[in-house]
Parts: sequence; C-alpha cells; structure tokens
Amino acid sequence: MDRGAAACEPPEYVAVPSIDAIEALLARPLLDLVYDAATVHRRHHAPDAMQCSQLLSIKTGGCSEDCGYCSQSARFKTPVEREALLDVEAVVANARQARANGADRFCMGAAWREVKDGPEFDRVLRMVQEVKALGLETCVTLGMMNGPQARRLRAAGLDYYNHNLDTGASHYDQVITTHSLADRFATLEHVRAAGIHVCSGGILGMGETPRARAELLHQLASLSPQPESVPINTLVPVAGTRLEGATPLDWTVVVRMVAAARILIPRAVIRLSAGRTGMTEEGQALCFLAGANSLFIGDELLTTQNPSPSSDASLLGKLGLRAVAGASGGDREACGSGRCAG
Ligand code: SAM
Ligand code: DTB
Ligand code: SF4
Repeated sequence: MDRGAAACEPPEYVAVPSIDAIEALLARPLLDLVYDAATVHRRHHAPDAMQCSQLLSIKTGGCSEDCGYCSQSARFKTPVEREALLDVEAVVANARQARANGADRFCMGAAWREVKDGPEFDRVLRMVQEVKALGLETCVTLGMMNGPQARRLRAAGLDYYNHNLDTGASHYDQVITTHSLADRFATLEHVRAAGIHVCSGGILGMGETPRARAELLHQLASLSPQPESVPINTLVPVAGTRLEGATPLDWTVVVRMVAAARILIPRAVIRLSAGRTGMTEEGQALCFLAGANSLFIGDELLTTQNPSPSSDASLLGKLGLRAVAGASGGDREACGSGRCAG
C-alpha cells in the first residue's frame, strides 16, 4: 500500500485494489500490517468496543447441499442429527437468555439450501418479530432467497442477513458444487435491495491458496455498498465432512485476514467468528488490535463449540474491552486531505 502524508497515515484505498495488490497486502510484514489496520480501525471505530452476538440453530441438519465443511449436510455422516424447525416459543426463550448473557444481536441459522414460502418461513418471520420485540438486533442465515422473501423479512424487523461467500472464486468449486458463487451474489443483492444490512464473509483453512484468500477479500470489498458485517471464520473440522482432515492454519493467517479486511472494508464490523476455540488469548488479542470488533458469545455456535462465556468475559476484562451494541464509535475520520476514502 502507498504511504501518504504523515498527517493521515495510513491512507485508505479510494478504490478496491487488484487481487494482486491484496495478495501483497496479506503478505506484508505482520506487525506493519497490524499497525496500519489498527490505525484504520481507530479512525472509524471505538477501539475498546466489542459487539456481541449469540447464535441459535433453529433448524438443524438434513441439508441437501454439499458444502465440504458442514456438519449439517445430509451428504456426510456426522455427529449432527436432523431436527425439525424449532417452535417460536423455544427460540424466544433462547433469545431472552442471550440478552441476559450480554448479547445485543441474536442470529438464527437454518440448515436450508434456500428459503421456501410456506408455514415454516411464516414461522421464521414470527421468530424475527418476537426477537426484535425483546429489544435485540435480529439476524438470520437461511440460505438463498428471492426479493419478495427478503422484503417480508425486512417487514418483520430483520436487521441483518448472513450469507457468506465462503471462499475465493478459484477455490469455490472444491468446496461446494450444489449452488454457485453467482447464486450467493444474487441473494446478497436481494438482501441489500430490501434494506437489510449485509453480513457476509468466509472461512479460512479449507485448503485454499493465499491467492484465493485475496480473491475472497476482493469479492467482499467490491460489494457495493460494502457489507456492514464481515465474519471471518476458521474451519471447525467436523468428523465425517469432506474437510475433516484439512491442515490446520497457522494463527498468523487469521490475523492477516482480519487486518486486511479492516483496511479494505474500513466501516464494517469485522467478526472473529467460528474457530476461536482453536486460538490462544494472545492470537485473539492481536485480531482485536487488527480490527476485529465483534464476537459470537455463548457455549455453542450452530452445532459446534465456542469458548465458554466465562473465558470470554475474562478475556474481554483482561483487554479492557466492553460489550456494546453496534461496536462502531461512529465515523472517526479526521483526515481532511481528501486522500483518504474514509
Ligand atoms: N444454510 C445456510 C447457508 O449455508 O447460508 C445457513 C447456515 S450455514 C451453517 C452458515 C455459515 O456457517 C456457512 O456459510 C459457513 O460460512 C459457516 N460454517 C458452517 N460450518 C462451518 C464450519 N465447520 N467451520 C467454519 N464455518 C462454518
Ligand atoms: C458465520 O459466518 N459464522 C456462523 C454464522 N455465520 C451463522 C456460523 C458458524 C458455524 C460453525 C459451525 C457450526 O457450529 O456448525
Ligand atoms: Fe451447511 Fe448451509 Fe451448506 Fe446446508 S447450505 S450444507 S446448512 S452450509
């Protein structure tokens, strides 16, 4: 990245850089990269603020798709059993507990290829309405959907839709063959057009090349407008899935991806998402310095383990981080030079 005048270092990109440039950004000396990401982070976000969401799997297992990482695909023999869509009351009780645990956003996930109109979708709409009425931000991840479905979710009070690009275009077909990257972009367009905030990110550690990681960041940063929320997941290997034996990543790869995401998508909330059980406190702290400002809290993600609430409370306490709604301290852009995209 070019260095600008001392008054506004590091400059932010005014246009999304090429994939080559992003690959070079990811390969910079780690501490230089983290330093620049931390500077960008502090320009746009309160550095002591951590947004906390809690997840619930509202419809588990039995999914038709072949996502190579997923415990919920019916194509793999995994420890996860197929279950029916939960009742609204059970979901609301879980959301109340999440609120008591300190979450300000409640994310509901369904092991569906796509949303289908009918009584089950109507039930999800009631879940969104009732969780919203608790004073929580609402998020769902239901697979692909069309425009009218997105508009109904918005009308029910949905704040965020999570739909990940998962990996770079050159690696995508090695991970998923039953729906395409183009399908994913189409769903994100429906989300955006309905006025729902976009939550989209990916998974590291699926055997992808550094080039594919740069492609993923390029794809995410090129969404226009950029996503409000970017989850960076590390593969949680699940027995029976195609990727159960994937080579574990070095922790520095995660830090680099968080830092580059922060630089390329400066206003987004960057979520250090699945995979924290495999990270040290020190590794997570470096991710927070590099710009990660959102976490999932609670013992479980959808079907796999997350760090315990007490260990997370201890970590945030040690680092002087506070759980806050939204996590952004507002746009802290101070540079008036016009060189910075802001
Ligand atoms: N079926 C919907 C879909 O695929 O969009 C929603 C649920 S799906 C489980 C949500 C996201 O969780 C996936 O897109 C993927 O990025 C992430 N995920 C699933 N299994 C994972 C794993 N084992 N490790 C890391 N991330 C995972
Ligand atoms: C996201 O990017 N990560 C979350 C959420 N969006 C839905 C899901 C992580 C799932 C990890 C594997 C599991 O628990 O099944
Ligand atoms: Fe898992 Fe979602 Fe893929 Fe289904 S579509 S296999 S739930 S990631």
